Amino acid sequence: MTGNAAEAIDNAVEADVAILGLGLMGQAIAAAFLRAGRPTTVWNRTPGKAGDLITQGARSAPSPAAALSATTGPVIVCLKDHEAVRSVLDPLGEALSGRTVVNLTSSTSDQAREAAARAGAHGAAYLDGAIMAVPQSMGGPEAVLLHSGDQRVFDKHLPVLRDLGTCLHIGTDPGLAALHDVALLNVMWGVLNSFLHGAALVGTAHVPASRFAVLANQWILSVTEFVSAYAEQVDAGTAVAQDASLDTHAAAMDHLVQESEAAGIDASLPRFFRGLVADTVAKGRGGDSYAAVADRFRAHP
Ligand code: FVH
Repeated sequence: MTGNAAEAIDNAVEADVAILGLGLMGQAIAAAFLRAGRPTTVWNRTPGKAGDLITQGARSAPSPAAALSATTGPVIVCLKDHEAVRSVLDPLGEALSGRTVVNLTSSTSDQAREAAARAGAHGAAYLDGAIMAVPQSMGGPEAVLLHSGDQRVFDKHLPVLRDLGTCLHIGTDPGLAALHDVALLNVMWGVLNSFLHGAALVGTAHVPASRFAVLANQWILSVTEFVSAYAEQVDAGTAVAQDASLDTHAAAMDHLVQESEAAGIDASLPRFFRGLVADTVAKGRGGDSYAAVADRFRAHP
């Protein structure tokens, strides 16, 4: 970290914010800060997106540099992707010196580390962030933001950041928030795709998706207990079948594939699940718990 970046950490907590990017999420972020009574200066590449925010008390800046000049607090960045972040921050150069960049743009972990290094080269402190929320929930406690980077930077700006929701610091490696982001989205997509497949399946018996959803949500609660139990086994490097063996899972997956095919529903998702289990069973682990599939992911063929 450069001297200027360290200075940025030591300064007193600032009360205002600059927001670069007024897409759906950037606007929600700005609105949450304004609701919290925080002086907020906004900029967006395409003019005209600040109208409602100005009505709510935001100041609009004609350029990223002007947004930085008008503020002393953290620079919140919420743009489309890593390339957009580079194209906006790099030209700012020395204007970033002594400031803190809080980058809430989705990226890979390597891109987040690169963004941290580039900000550091300009003398800025850097905090990465992954927003595990939709724009509508920003500002409420249900909006969870995962932050990674220097703990002191997080601690210093937490009084500002908590205007946006529940902010958690998950580690000093700036790439950790992005890594958790994709891993958590993976969980979401797994659940959503399985639900939609299941809804299509029961839909062939004229069961509405909304009725199936009631049972699915109840079942998801039980699955959270499986997740916790198998996580302990994964961490311990064990896979003792205390509830059901992989052989039992494999037989049930056969039923799902057969039902899907018989109903004319795309069976590629359950076939993929069955393939993961079959590969693990083929390694002589049919008597193990579902946690054994973790090894299939770690050492894929
Ligand atoms: N929306 C959501 O629910 C998710 C929740 C989880 C986190 N994501 C991430 O947040 C980033 C922004 O998402 P967004 O929903 O605000 O996205 P858009 O509405 O499409 O707005 C994109 C903004 O980025 C600006 N932009 C794009 N390219 C450039 C560029 N080269 N230079 C400067 N600005 C750029 C764009 O500007 P404009 O098109 O209006 O001029 C918008 O302000 C994203 O990483 C999500 O993954 C949101």
